[in-house]
Amino acid sequence: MKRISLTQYLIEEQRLHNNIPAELRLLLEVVARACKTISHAVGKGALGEVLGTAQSENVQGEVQKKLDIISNDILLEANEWGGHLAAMASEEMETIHPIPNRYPMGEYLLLFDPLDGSSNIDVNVSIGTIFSVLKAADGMQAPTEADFLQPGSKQVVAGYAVYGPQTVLVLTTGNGVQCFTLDREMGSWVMTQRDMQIPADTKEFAINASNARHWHPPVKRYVDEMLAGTTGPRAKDFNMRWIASMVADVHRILNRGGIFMYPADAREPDKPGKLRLMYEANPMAFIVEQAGGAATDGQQRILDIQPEKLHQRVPVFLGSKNEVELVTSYHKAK
Ligand code: AHM
Ligand code: MG
Repeated sequence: MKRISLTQYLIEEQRLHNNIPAELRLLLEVVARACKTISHAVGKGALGEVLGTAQSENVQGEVQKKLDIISNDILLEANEWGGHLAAMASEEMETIHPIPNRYPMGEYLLLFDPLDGSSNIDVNVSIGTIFSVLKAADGMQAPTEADFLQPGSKQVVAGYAVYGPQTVLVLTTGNGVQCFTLDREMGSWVMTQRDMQIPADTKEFAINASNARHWHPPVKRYVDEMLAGTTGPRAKDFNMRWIASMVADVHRILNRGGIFMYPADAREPDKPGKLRLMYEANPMAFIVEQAGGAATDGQQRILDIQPEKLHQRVPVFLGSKNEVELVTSYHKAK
């Protein structure tokens, strides 16, 4: 079977389909290269002295792992000088990172969760990088946080890498979802799946069930009905998976369907869920919708949410369309 590289795919998107400008293509190549570098660091593990905790906390008060910081630095350094970006924002940085004056300024904004699934770093379980690209407003001079506060429907690209048994890169430019596998010997990304599609129905769900006692009634009802099996209202058995790396859970769903949930719960009314809108929910929602799935916060489409803060959190329900619609309808019926 003839396989094409990421570069060839992106050039075809630019030239044949007129779907991405050259600047965006080059930006994506840089992000993909940075993911390759992170994959290499992850693969070294203890031998590279990259495991364990750093002596710092991020803006959300979470203790940072060494790999959180290393991955953030790799993405910043790789993307600073290319001339395609105006600024970057990261889950690991308090505020935005404008492109330094010594480099030309481009028209795109890059957002990332440099190392998703941090709790899995030290135990050799799949982790990843999530990224999202927005276009800066025309004529923008000095980028500010406000320039980033665009709804997810404005994303021009979203993608993630999974550092697992294989390293894969999954991305959408708004024209379907493609998966590339890193050929470690050649150092190149090779397309291994074209136009990924999430089945509308599923018998698999993903949620951190240890929080069940805090769930709001619509989530509790939805999960209880699945757990009731063949004699319950859903009249079928469901299976559960929870990797605790969103990238890996979403990757499974893109491959064989399922629903992923990280709901708000009764503990912290001011903190709607754990996941961040700009770095996790929006890029994953864009990818999932492009693969025929759905993504809501329980009430509305995630991509329609107007962000108010860079580090805003949202409840997340995404994956197989019919399941996401069902749990969303339970929220609306409440
Ligand atoms: P992180 O970006 O700090 O790694 O946190 C996000 C991760 C997701 O990848 C995953 O779905 C979730 O946190 C797991 O949370 P929990 O530990 O509550 O199960
Ligand atoms: Mg994360």
